[in-house]
Amino acid sequence: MPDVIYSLAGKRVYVAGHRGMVGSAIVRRLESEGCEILTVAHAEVDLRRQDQVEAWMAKNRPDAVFLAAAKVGGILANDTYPADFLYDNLILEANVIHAAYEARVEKLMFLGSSCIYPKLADQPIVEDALLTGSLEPTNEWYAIAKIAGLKLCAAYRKQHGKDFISAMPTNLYGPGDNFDLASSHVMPALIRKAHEAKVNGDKEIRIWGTGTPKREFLHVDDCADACVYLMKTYSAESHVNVGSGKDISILELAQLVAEVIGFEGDITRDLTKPDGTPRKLMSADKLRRLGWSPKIGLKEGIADAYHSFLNGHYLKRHIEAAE
Ligand code: GFB
Repeated sequence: MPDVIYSLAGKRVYVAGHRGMVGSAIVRRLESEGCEILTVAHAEVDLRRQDQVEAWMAKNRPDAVFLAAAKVGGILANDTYPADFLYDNLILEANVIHAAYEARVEKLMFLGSSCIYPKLADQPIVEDALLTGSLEPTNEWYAIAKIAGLKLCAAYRKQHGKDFISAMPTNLYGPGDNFDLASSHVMPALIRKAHEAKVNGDKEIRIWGTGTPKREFLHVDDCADACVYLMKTYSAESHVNVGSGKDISILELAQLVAEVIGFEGDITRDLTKPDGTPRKLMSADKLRRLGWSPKIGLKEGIADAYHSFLNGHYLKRHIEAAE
């Protein structure tokens, strides 16, 4: 491990979005860092309200912030609610980042998404591909907000010397995911579909689109580990991809999920649903060079996500903000 340049031990660390899949994983991961973890309920602070965010930040004075709050959703939710995905994300990022600056927060990490890259970027996608081409239309609204967030961090670094950094996770899955079929991402949808088909004795499950798009997946506990690692060891304007470095077609993923869950029927396709971008495998080289690599394999990760699904984690999270 490279030198720790920012130790979290003894620090007051605010996790924005602690009830969401990513924020809750960061909270779990921080428990071994010897820091004081700060969270705030959505009922107390709506991150879309600047006065509430600034008052809370001024009163609680965190030393460090993980900005994991976001309005998130799968391909259909992104495509159906463009105003919500653009407005909610822009406003909460701006509020938290500016309030952190005003409250003299020492270090902040902003979490983005692999959809910030051009739809047809060369694969695997290196960090420098940002803003070199047009975005994927189904999620350009969310992508624009996430690009604004990472640029805000860069701007506060440039103008005010703030140590605000950005990480861009790939498609994440794991405990605390949203299993609502209309708004979820593909992994929790497939887990739920395969489970319910098995239990009901159905002969098929139906996936959206052609099944040919390829996606990269990372277990959320690996993502949280990488975020904490970068918080402690990384300080620069440029963002860092956080992924597994491997991708898989949606049809192959459906087959793997079916195998893990024990569903033996057919997999059919709903061609009325969008495919989205054909492929978005991020380059993992920069993070590897920085000394971090994932620990949870895809099959093992799916089994863990299924386990958490069975334990009742049917969380419907339209906003990963604190509640
Ligand atoms: O995970 P997903 O919703 O989002 O869909 P994106 C990935 C692929 O899986 C698409 C297919 O090709 C879907 O058509 N798919 C197959 C399904 N069956 C299903 C299903 O039952 N449910 C869902 N949801 N998909 C999101 C962005 O894009 O990725 C977000 O919209 C964010 O903004 C996120 O960036 C990480 O990978 O296409």
